[in-house]
Amino acid sequence: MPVESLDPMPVPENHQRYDEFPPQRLYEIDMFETTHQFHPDLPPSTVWGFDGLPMGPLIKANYGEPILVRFLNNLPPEAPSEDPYAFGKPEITVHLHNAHTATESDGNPVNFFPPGFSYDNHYTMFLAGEDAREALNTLWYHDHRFDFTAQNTYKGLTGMAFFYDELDSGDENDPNPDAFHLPSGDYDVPMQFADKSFTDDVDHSLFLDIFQTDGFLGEYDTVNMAIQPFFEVEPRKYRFRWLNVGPSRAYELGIWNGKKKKTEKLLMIANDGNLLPKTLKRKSVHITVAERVDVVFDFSKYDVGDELFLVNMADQFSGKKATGTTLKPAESPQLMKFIVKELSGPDNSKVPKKFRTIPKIKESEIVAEKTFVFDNDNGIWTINGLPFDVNTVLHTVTQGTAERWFLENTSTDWEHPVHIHVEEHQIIKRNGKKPASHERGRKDVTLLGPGDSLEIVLRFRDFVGRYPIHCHNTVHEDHAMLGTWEIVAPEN
Ligand SMILES: [Cu+2]
Repeated sequence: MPVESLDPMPVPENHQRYDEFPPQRLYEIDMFETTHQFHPDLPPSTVWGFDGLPMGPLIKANYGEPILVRFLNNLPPEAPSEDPYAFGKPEITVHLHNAHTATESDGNPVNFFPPGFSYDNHYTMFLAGEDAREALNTLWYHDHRFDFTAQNTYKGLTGMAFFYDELDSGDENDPNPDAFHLPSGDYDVPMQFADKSFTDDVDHSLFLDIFQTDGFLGEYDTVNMAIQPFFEVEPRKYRFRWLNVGPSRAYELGIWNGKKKKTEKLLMIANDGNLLPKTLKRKSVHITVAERVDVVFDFSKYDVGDELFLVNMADQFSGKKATGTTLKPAESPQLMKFIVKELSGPDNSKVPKKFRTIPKIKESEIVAEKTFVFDNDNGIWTINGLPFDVNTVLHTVTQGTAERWFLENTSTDWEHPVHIHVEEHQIIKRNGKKPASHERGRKDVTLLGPGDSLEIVLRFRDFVGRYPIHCHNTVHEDHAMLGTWEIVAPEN
């Protein structure tokens, strides 16, 4: 929550570019253990939450207004347990996923802090490369402690963040004629998807099979940490910000009217929180772990009392990968129900056909190439043959340059949603071909499917330091498909 001041005050010397972007707003977010009912008919379960909330407070920030968030770790100290399946490590490092952030504020996996301590993340809120086309809009934050990210995020340490800029201003009535006027306020809705399992005991504890390193699929789907919720919607346009929290499940999401063979039409407007070059019409959207997809759905053609269902049509029975088969809506799990109610006022929102153009990276900017191979070595997930090691740097790049990277998956047995921190990448080729239209925007998580080979380009601009590249199937990440690369300042 916002605070007037912090005691002690933040230390400017701890942060890159603090003097250029002094925080205009201060926040404190407390992490603690609490209980949460995933369904009214179920007993409460123990969870960990930012501000004690099982889906974290929604952070709203504006470009041009730097903020500083002090994260307080008030989780219970680690205690020995007789339960071999006890999970959760109360040593936390908070990553604001896809924010353009200095390494010391990026939730680096090694910068964790124990109960009783706090840590300041400084978010400069300037556009990458000071380029308006680089605006980010739908982000999320989560624990990133190495070896324990799956456990700690599964326990509840996730939340969402919306960034606003002049065009995506969060106001459908914005007097600025150039603004996008997307559905806003109550009609701009964050949705986190996470699958959970529970024990049968009276505690109804969250259950995670920590000995299963292929990945983990929960028995129950949750939307914003609720099992089978319903949502009363008005007959008008809504912006849904869909986030796959993981740990390992893929989603193929559609909205179904309960009768037709196919799902209804969606307008896909953003991928990985980035408004696309143009709006895409879709019957469903695929969302791999950590990916975000923003869609606009128009309920105006439905009558009061009509019911629609959010369905997951991705077929999956192993944490290693989805099968690739898309189920029929009638056979798909229903994640939540929409019930149409009366309209409360005019819908002034719009959906532009075009949003932001791509800040293309020229061939002449590219100074080097690097290949990252994602593999499995006797049950250990590796990058370039190595499991995560605190002291190993896989690759070093020079600030102010751009590079071409190749991401390779050598196996046909598993898939990896690969996440690269700090700078977004653009997919040039997927398996030698131009990527699909929804992948032609700016990306921070790219699905590396079975046997896939990807060519991507990215720049290194505003900060120096060490950053991760990793699989965001958090079970793979923890065992130990996580690597470090480093941006260094140029030698004059
Ligand atoms: Cu993976």
